[in-house]
Amino acid sequence: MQIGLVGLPRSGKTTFFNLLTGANAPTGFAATGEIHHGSAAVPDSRIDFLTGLYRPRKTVYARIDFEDIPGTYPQGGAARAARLLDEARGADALVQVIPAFSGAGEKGPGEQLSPYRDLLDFYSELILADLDAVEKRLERLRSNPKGKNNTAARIAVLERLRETLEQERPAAALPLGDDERQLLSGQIFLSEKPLIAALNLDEQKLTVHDYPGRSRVLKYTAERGIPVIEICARIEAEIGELPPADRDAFLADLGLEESGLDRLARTAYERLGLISFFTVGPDEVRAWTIRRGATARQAAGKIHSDIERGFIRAEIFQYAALARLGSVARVREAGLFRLEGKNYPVQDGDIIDFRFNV
Ligand SMILES: Nc1nc2c(ncn2[C@@H]2O[C@H](COP(=O)(O)OP(=O)(O)O)[C@@H](O)[C@H]2O)c(=O)[nH]1
Ligand SMILES: [Mg+2]
Repeated sequence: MQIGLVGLPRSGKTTFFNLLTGANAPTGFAATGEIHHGSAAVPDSRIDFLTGLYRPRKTVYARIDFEDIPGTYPQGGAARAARLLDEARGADALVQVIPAFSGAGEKGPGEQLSPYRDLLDFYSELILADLDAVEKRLERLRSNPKGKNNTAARIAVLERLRETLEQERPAAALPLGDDERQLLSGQIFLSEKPLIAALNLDEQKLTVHDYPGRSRVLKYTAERGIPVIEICARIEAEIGELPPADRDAFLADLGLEESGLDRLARTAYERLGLISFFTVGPDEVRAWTIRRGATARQAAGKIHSDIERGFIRAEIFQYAALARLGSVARVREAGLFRLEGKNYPVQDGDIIDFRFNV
C-alpha cells in the first residue's frame, strides 16, 4: 500500500513523515522541497503475540510506503501545484495534513489559521488538477483524431468527466464502468482516490480535541466519507525518540492510546477495505494484506502464483481462538480448525496454511 502525504507547505507533512517512517528528513525552514520516500511496518499486536508463541527465525509485518510530497501555496501557481500533485497519482490513498497548531498561522501573507478552509481549498485543488488532466487529454485526442482507436468514445467519457469536475464534483462522483476505464487506459484521478484528513494539532488541543472550526470540519468530512484523524506531529515525533519503555506513559499523557502510525494504519485499512491474514511457522510469522472479500485462492496468490495455481484447500483457524485458548493444540481440540475451498472469503485475523501442488 502506498500513501501520499499532501497539503499546504508548513502543515507538518515532513514532521509526520519522519514520525511514521523513522526518517530524519529536514523540516521547517531547513526543508529543500524534495519528495521523500519511506516505509513503515504496520503495528499489529497479533503479530507480536504470534512471534512470542512460534519464536520464528523471522517476523514480517505488513508495510505501508509513504511519499511526502511538498505543497505549494495557492499563490505559488496552479502549474507547480499540479506538477507536485502528479506525484501522488500512484498512491492508493492521500492523507491531507491540515495545520491546526498555533504558530501555523503565518502561512501566506495575512492569512489566518483555518483548517476548514484548507480542507475545502485542497479538495478543489484535486478537482482542478483532474480537470487540467482531462482537458489536456481531450486536446490531444482532438488534435490527432486518428491516433487511437475509439476516439469518439474516449472523447465522450472525458466530456462526462469534465462536466462533473466543472460542477466542482470529484471524479469519484461519476462511477465509471470497466470498459470506460479501459477507454481512459486505466487512468485514476486524484479526486477519486480515498482521502484521509489528518489534523495536526497543538499538544494542548490534542488533549481537549479542539481546534478552530472543528464542527464544520467534522460535518464536511462526514458528508463526504472522509475519515479524520488527529495528530500532534511534533510532540509525537519527539516521543518517538524516547526509549520504548517510556513512550506509552507520554502518549497516555496526551490522551493517546495508539501511536500516530497505529491510528493512520488502522484508518487507512478501514477506508481502503483492507484486512490482514497470517501465515505462521518456525521459519516465519507473517502478516499479509488483502481486500476484504478476497477469496482463499486470491489470498494464496498474494504469497505466490504457484500456490494460487496449484491451490487444493486452506487449513484455517482464527487468531482470536488462538489468543483465547493459548495453544494450537487446544484450538485443534476445540474443533476450531477448518478446511476451506478456493472460494472461501478470507476473514481478518485468519491464520492460514495453504495446501497446494505444483
Ligand atoms: N507546534 C507544532 N509545530 C509543528 C507541528 N508539526 C510541525 N510543526 C512545525 O511546523 C513547521 C513545518 O513542519 P514541516 O514538517 O516541515 O511541514 P511541511 O512543509 O508540511 O513538510 C516545522 O517548524 C515544524 O516543527 C505540531 O504538531 N505542533
Ligand atoms: Mg516538508
